[in-house]
Amino acid sequence: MNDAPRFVMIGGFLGAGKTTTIARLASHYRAQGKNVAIVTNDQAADLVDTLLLRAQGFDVGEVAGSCFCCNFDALTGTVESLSAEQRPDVVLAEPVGSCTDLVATVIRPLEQIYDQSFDIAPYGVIIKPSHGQKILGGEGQRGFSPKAEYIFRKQLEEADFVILNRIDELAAEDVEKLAGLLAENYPDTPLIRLSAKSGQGFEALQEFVELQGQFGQRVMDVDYDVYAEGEAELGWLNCQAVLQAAEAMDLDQTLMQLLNSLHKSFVEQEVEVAHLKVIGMADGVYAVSNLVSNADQPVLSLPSAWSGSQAELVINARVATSPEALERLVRDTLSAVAENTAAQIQVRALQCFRPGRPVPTHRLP
Ligand SMILES: Nc1nc2c(ncn2[C@@H]2O[C@H](COP(=O)(O)OP(=O)(O)O)[C@@H](O)[C@H]2O)c(=O)[nH]1
Ligand SMILES: [Mg+2]
Repeated sequence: MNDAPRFVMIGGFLGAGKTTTIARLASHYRAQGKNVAIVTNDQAADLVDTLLLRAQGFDVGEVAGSCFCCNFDALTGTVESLSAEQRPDVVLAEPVGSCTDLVATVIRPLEQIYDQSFDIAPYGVIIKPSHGQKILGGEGQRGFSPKAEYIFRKQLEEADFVILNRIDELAAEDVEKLAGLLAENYPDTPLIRLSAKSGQGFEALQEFVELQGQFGQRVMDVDYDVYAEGEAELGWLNCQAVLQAAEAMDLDQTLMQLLNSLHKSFVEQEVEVAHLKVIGMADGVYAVSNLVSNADQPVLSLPSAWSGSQAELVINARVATSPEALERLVRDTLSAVAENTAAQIQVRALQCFRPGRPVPTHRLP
């Protein structure tokens, strides 16, 4: 690595495993004594990813309210603010999971316009096996519209390397089947097989991230109408709430009750979830649960083993339905869970919308 901070951006669709991978990379660099900064990104404030990464002691800046590509100056400003006290050796960046064209709108502008030079790492894009099977393997389109599929394919097309994640859940032959599909579709793109969760394959990822050379060169044609319509198919909800009970409640259990109820509502109303994540926070401890598709089950990704009478919740949901329907569904489910658990849930802030048309600050084809 040279003196300029290494800029490592890890892309991929909603729920692919970006935050989990970035946390693992950050721990790895921290263990090497390096100074690590992380930048998260979302269309609105109250990000579960930011809270989760901060809970692990990382220095996290957040670009909220717009994606990196459409608010390039907020990205560079956030990196500068993280550098104010101590210059990072590595900047890890997680773009919004429904964004693409990031080489032309983020990586190249960083290289060519931004005056503080970065040492740009190869751009890795993570793929979740079930998405790969559905889209590349043609296993039915359930939950994926043609426009969402367009975004998914574009994300892979611009990658310097692809990371096939969640191999802990796959048989070796299924990993190879998917690797074959990826090689067919993206013959010039190297593939890494990873479990961001268990760490299997992490060494290969780390070696890739450290490669030196010219990266972020795969600029592509993008139809911004299709891209915008694909993004706008999702309702986006970020919510902050306080959970209060007369008697001690088990935070992990309450979180899972909430996720299970939301999952049930999504299935009943036939609206496909792209990613639902909830963090519960109390007395400096954290519990996180995730749901990454209707076909999956909610998982408690970070147990807190905490019980008590008051906790804060942050909910992020990206669901293929209208913002109005999503807000109603979440509010109704929160009320039902409160009733069943004899707790009170008070919503403190709630934003629900469709992402607007992406209008990049810079686009350098
Ligand atoms: N089994 C398994 N689960 C994973 C793996 N990587 C991520 N996950 C889970 O997938 C969910 C979404 O991961 P996250 O990193 O938040 O995805 P992001 O939306 O791309 O940032 C979480 O519940 C993670 O714990 C993996 O390698 N194996
Ligand atoms: Mg994330």
